[in-house]
Amino acid sequence: MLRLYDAPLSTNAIKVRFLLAEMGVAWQRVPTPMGSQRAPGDTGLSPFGFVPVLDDDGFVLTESNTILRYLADREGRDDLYPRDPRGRARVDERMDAFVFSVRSALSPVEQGHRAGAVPPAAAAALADALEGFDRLLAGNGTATGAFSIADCCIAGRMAFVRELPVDLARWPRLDRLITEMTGRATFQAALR
Ligand SMILES: N[C@@H](CCC(=O)N[C@@H](CS)C(=O)NCC(=O)O)C(=O)O
Repeated sequence: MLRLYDAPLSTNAIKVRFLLAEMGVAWQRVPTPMGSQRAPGDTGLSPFGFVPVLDDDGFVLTESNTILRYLADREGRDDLYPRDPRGRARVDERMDAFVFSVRSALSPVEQGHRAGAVPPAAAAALADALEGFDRLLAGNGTATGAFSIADCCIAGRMAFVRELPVDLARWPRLDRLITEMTGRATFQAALR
């Protein structure tokens, strides 16, 4: 049985739960405290003290995007993570662009919002990142043109983006992707 060390509100864990729900794979949650709920020195299975962490019969894996890739391969789901080099590179391209351009710009906005005010420079950096990222996306509500692990990555990490002072209507492809992904029953199941 797959065991997932996670926390309900962890967006990086939501990505993984979304994919597990899409694939209909059985798994077991190991509730793992995040941040202030963690005891000092308690880093769990992740060397950084992060969730999610996957334990597949003793094979322990960290990093949510690595976990997405591993799970799709484990289940032989070439439709979600293609084997052919070009198809696979397209999925990786969108996941990497999300991590290196969007995710790094998103965190300061989330932190500012939690603290009561988003610094204008952080808002501008995120807008710049989203401007480019939107151009990379297929316009049909998915990242690459067909549902893939890239959509789990993007929609999962952005699960709560509509709670931020970010006008997603400016980036229609991303807006549509988030609307379509969060509307899936499997995504809603992954929020729990
Ligand atoms: N690069 C890691 C980042 C994981 C991460 O940042 N997880 C957050 C929750 S979404 C966390 O565990 N933060 C530590 C904490 O809040 O104690 C991944 O993609 O899995």
